[in-house]
Amino acid sequence: MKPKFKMIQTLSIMSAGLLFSTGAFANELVNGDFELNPPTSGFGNHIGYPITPWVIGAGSPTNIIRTDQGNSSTGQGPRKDASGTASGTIRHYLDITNGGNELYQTFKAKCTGKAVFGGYFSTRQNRNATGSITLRNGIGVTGSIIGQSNPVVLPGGNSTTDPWKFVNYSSPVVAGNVYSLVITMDNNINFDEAFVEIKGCDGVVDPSNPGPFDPGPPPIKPGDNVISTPVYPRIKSEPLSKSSPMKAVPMKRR
Ligand SMILES: [Ca+2]
Repeated sequence: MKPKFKMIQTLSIMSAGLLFSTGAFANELVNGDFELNPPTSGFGNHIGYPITPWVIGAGSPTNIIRTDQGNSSTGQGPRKDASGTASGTIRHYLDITNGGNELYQTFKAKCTGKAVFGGYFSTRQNRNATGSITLRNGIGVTGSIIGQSNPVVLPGGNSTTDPWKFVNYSSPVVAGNVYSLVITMDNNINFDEAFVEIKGCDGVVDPSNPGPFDPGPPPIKPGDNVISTPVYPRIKSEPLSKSSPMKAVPMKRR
């Protein structure tokens, strides 16, 4: 068992190194970038557009901004989303229409560790903008705060061209508990590229996502159609037949 364990350990280190070097990680959120089922035509405002599986609060409606990363006008906010993808690419971000609101998305911690969470914010209409990003217990916007609430305050500038502001924070999480990442947005702020990454789960295998390691073939059960290696019969020694030409020849006397 020891060599096998060592091999898995080596693969884990290689895999972690690859993830680290590519910047890829397991985002606990779905549609954090607002690129899942986005609007398919027109640039700028798409008021009331759904942001599933995000849940939007009782405030003003969503507004999904459709961009082509710098070429077409998008109204009062940035002409690019926060992804940094090339000019001409179709991308999207979230605004709230004529007012403020809050939204959340829920996840379950697969181990006890630290949830690192964040995203990108930007301004509209060249005005100061305020939002926040907070991890809360349970499902919804009213659970107790884990760690602290994190306000995001952006000075007014040139909303069309100012860079997106990246923020990230961390809070402790406990295996199996459910949490909500809650975003609040005023009328002058945009949001994009949300993420939650749980750190400290090294060596914890999520059964729904066992990772790149080949667990090998399943155990053989009765009734399985198994192709086995042929076994050759042992060769038995046969007694000499009675018609054997070998006969005792008496010795001649001299
Ligand atoms: Ca986006």
